[in-house]
Amino acid sequence: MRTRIAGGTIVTASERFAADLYLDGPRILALGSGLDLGVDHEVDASGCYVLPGGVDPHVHLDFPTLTTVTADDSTSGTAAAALGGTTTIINFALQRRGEPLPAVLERSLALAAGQAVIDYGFHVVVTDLPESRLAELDEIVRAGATSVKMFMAYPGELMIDDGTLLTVMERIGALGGLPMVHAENGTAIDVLIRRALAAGRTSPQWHGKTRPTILEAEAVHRAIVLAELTGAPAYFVHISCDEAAREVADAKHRGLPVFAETCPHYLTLDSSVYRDDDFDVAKYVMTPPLREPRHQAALWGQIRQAGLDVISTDHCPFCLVGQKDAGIGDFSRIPNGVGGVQYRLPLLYDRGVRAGNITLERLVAITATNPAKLFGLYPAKGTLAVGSDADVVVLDPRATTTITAAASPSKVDYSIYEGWTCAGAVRDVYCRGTRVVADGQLRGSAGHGRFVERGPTTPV
Ligand code: DUC
Ligand code: ZN
Ligand code: ZN
Ligand code: ZN
Repeated sequence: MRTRIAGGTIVTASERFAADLYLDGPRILALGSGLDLGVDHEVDASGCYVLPGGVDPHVHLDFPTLTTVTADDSTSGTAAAALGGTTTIINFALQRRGEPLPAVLERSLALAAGQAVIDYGFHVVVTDLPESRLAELDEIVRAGATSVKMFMAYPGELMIDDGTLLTVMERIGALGGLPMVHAENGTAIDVLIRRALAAGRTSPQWHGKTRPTILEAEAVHRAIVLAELTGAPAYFVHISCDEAAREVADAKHRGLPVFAETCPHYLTLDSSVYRDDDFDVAKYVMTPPLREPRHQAALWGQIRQAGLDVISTDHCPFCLVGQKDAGIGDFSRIPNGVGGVQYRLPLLYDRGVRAGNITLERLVAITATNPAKLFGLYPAKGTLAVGSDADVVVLDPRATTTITAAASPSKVDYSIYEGWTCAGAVRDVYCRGTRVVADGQLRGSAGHGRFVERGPTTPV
C-alpha cells in the first residue's frame, strides 16, 4: 500500500522543508513536492510537522526488581510509547547472577514475542561476568543486542565492581558495541541510606536526600577513566545534574567517544517535591532523584551544546498502591522508577521547542536520530530518507496534550505529570508503514512490533 502524507513540514536532525512524504509498504519511497506517484491513501498534514518516529533507548518493561516487576509489560508499555510518537524502544534484559548472557537474551525475547505494538530491541544488563566468560558478549552482539548496561549503584543487587566495568567495556567496545553505565557511587550512597534509616529518617523524601549530585559526578568521572584506559566508547544513562553533565562534556572536549542522555523529568521537575514526610512523595522516587532547580538550565544548555546527546524516558513504572507502598516505613524498599514513555514528545515540544530551549531539529536529533545512530539502528530508523523504515510521526502544533494516568494504556496508577497540558499533540504514527496511531487514538495491536537486530554504534 502506498500512502502520501501531504502538505506538512518535514523535520530532520539537520533541516526542515515543505514536502510530501510517500510511504510504500514498510519503507519510505520518496520525499518531494509535485511528484507524480500513484497512491492508495492520502493523509493531510498541512499545518503539522512530520518527524521520524521516536527512538526511546531506555525503557523498562517486564523488568523485575528484588520484590516486584514493572507495572507495564511489552503490550501496555509499547501502546503508551506509540501514542507518544515513539516507534522503537530498547528494553532491558536483566541477567540473574550466574546466568549465561545468551540465555538472558533468549528469555527476554520469548517473553516479548508477539506482545509489542512497535519495534523493540534489548540491552542486556550485566550483573556478573568473570573474565573467563567475556566471550558471551560476542554471542549477544551477534544476536543483535549490541549494547549492555552496567550499574555502579545498588551493591549486593545490581552493582558490578570497577574491574568488571573495565573488562566488559573493553570487550563490548572492541565488538563495535556500546557500554551503558548507571553512574552513582553505590557503596557511598549505601552508607548515607543506612545512616538516614538509623536516625529514623524513613520517609520517601530521604531517597532524594541520600543520593547527592557529587556521588553521581564522581562515578561518571571514574567510568570515563576506565573507558579511556580501554579505548571503548561509553554512554551514560539518566544524567540528572550539572556536575555529571560537565564530566561528560569535558571528556568530549578531550576527544573521547563519551555520550549521555538525560530524561524529561530532570528538565521539568525539581527536588522541592522531597519536602515533607508524606508517603505520596514516593511517586517521585526515581534514581537519580530530582535535583535543585538550577540543574534544569544547565541540562538544557548541555543539550543545546551537544554535551548531552539523547533524551530517553527511563520509563520504569511502579504503582503507588501495591508496589511503591512496600516502602512505607523504609524508603529504601520503594521500587525506584517512574513512568513517562508516552509523554517525551509533548513535554519536549512544549518545554523545549516552544519555550525556546531547543530547535525542532535538535528535538529530532535527541529523540530519534542520535539514539538510532548510537544504538546501531541508523539509517533504517531515526530519519526520514528514501529507503528508511516508514516510521513517521505527524505532530500537530495547534493541538494540545493533557496528561492523565487514567487515560493512558500504561498500567501505572499515577503520573508525575498529572493534569499538565502541553502545546502540541501526536496525531498520527506509522511504524514500518502501519498506522499504529490515527487522530491520537491507538490503532496498532500487540504483535505488530518486531525485535530489531541492531548493528554497531555510530558516533554522533
Ligand atoms: N535506573 C534505571 O535506569 N531505571 C530505574 C532505576 C534505576 O536505578
Ligand atoms: Zn539506572
Ligand atoms: Zn572529573
Ligand atoms: Zn532505567
